[in-house]
Amino acid sequence: MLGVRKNLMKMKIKIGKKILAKNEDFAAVNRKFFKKKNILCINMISSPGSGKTTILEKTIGQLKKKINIAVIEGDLYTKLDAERIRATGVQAIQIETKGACHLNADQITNALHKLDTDNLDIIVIENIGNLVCPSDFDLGETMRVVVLSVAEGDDKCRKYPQSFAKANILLINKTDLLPHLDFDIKKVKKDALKLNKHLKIFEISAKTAAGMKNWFNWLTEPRTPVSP
Ligand SMILES: Nc1nc2c(ncn2[C@@H]2O[C@H](COP(=O)(O)OP(=O)(O)OP(=O)(O)O)[C@@H](O)[C@H]2O)c(=O)[nH]1
Ligand SMILES: [Mg+2]
Ligand SMILES: [Zn+2]
Repeated sequence: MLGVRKNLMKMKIKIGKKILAKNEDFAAVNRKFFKKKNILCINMISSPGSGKTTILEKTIGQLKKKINIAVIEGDLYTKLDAERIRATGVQAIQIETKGACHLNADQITNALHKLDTDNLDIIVIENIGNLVCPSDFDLGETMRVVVLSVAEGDDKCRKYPQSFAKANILLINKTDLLPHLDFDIKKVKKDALKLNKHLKIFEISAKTAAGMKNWFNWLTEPRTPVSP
């Protein structure tokens, strides 16, 4: 019995490694494409409902006259988020995973074929609402942004460390709700920086626009193009 279990485990690990290796190949293709086109690609990760689409709606509303943004939306079901983004006047492609809990790099390669990428400055990929496995799947992005809303509790960095350890930016959203919650923002920042000392943290409210300027400034700051 123990032998069968061991063999099954070995098979599982082998399949897992194969899936990740295939993902790496497509991620490399995407990364090369973004470099060639000089597009900043952001992979946005969070649990469901932290405010990713709202942040994007507000960001596009503020910046679309200055820079060209497009969005690739990932959801298990529905095209709702892509419709919300299109209503702001920019391109959006919806990927419906029909139950899969993260986006793969090959889905992004396909979505890129459907976008008009000429003159684009930024592509944001809104990943599936899930703080667990999206962090294991490189999509070829330039930067990774993790969003944590204050309504989710101040223990999330410690419970889901990978998403925070692998991110470049942490957006702490819904700060307008802080007066109603026991959310120790200092503790969260300390925990997050312990996992990742290079993490840049912005406290924002997509609802009231508090702190959003810092995020906009970071998004639009000049970056040296990386040679392909
Ligand atoms: N109070 C408050 N509510 C917010 C804020 N940002 C977003 N919300 C609300 O939070 C809810 C979820 O927002 P979405 O933008 O749909 O969240 P999401 O992360 O895109 O959700 P999924 O795509 O389903 O994972 C909505 O009711 C928003 O209006 C904020 O800063 N403050
Ligand atoms: Mg959304
Ligand atoms: Zn998954």
